[in-house]
Amino acid sequence: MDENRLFGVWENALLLSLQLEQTSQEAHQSLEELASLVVSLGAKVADRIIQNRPQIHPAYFFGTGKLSQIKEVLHQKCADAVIVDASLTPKQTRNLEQKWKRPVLDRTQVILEIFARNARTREAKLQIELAQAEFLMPRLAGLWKHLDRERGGIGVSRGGGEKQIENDRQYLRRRISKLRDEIKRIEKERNTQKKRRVQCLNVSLVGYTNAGKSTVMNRLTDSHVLVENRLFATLDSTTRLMEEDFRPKILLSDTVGFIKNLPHELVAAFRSTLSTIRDADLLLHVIDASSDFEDHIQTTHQVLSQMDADCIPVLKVFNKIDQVPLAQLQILRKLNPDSVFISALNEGVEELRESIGSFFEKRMETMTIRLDYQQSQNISDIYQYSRVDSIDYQEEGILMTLTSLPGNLSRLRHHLTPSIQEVMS
Ligand SMILES: Nc1nc2c(ncn2[C@@H]2O[C@H](COP(=O)(O)OP(=O)(O)OP(=O)(O)O)[C@@H](O)[C@H]2O)c(=O)[nH]1
Ligand SMILES: [Mg+2]
Repeated sequence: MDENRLFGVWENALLLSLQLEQTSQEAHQSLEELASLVVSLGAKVADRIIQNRPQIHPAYFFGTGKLSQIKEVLHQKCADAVIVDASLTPKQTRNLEQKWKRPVLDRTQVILEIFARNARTREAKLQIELAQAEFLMPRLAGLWKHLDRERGGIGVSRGGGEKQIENDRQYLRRRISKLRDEIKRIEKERNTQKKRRVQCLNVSLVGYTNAGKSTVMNRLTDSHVLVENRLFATLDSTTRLMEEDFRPKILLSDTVGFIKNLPHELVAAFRSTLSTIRDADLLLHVIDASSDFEDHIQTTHQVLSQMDADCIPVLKVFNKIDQVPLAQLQILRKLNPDSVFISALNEGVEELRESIGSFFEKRMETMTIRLDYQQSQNISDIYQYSRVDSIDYQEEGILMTLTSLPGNLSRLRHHLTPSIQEVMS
């Protein structure tokens, strides 16, 4: 499974953080999450160090006085890599690696590694490779030295010095453009499926990684998508029929979770996977109620706004309530009267299903149309786009009363003009 590992193999990492404007609690929480990321990669955490300093050192990120102390800890704890809970410049990474004689990775690299490991489908693999290539581009000068070429990585060529870097750069440029083309091709296929989905009501699960989105997906659609207690188990989008009897049909999609400081290369590369979110009529924001979720909620809002999906209606779903003390749960319910509280493993799933149904019921509108008999082959389309409340075969045409979301009704009008006539009721 290591063929996708780009930054060399390490097993015991020292985690470092620079506490700048954050509170000590924020720095600790973030480092805790970095530790979960490292564990998700199958590595161990040797130790954690937080330096409190008013500003970043431009060349070494940390204060220079701290560097030798860190080196000592590296020896004592037999750590074979250093992971910094921040984004480092290529120059800072290079300088720190020279000082400590260990690979130095930042948070972005760790997330890229996890994505590379967990990618299963061809599309996810291409997207992660694109994100890696874009991340590598400005860092070639420092990276080619310790890239594990035997393992292939993304296939950087052999050689030495400046010429080597220029070769690699050219290779990456070509590779990036090829990857973009291939992803576009897959995106086109996806668009064909999307056309079919447009007639349905689309609900998409969003939220922080490990909140329980895939578990909710499985419960609501009786499917078997991968559920695991680790970060970024899901990297692909899966869409399943949720409500067979509801008209229009309701589809539910599960997709990649979010995390604080999600690398922008990833958001860009996963544009097509994330499009299921952008196209949704309703987002189910799954929140792990047993975690420090305020930060997670904020991150989810940020990513949604980054994706221009912040205008889609959201239903908050507090999950894992089996892990929340009763008193705390009561407060949470009071503070969030419009949210749904569930334990995807045990309880509340039916209530969630009803909330989704009533969300759509409330927003649906009704229109009455008259359809020419010559166009009666369109009736099956009408049944796809809407719920048919009544149908009356009259002399002048077929009189139908339809209920659906306003967007669906206008798509239907557009689709059937001029063969339908709207009748004022
Ligand atoms: N106790 C408890 N655990 C839950 C509940 N729902 C999900 N889990 C567990 O939480 C872990 C993560 O669940 P997933 O459904 O994979 O979470 P996800 O949001 O899809 O995660 P990613 O795809 O990695 O972003 C798994 O171990 C689930 O069994 C719940 O209601 N209660
Ligand atoms: Mg998942």
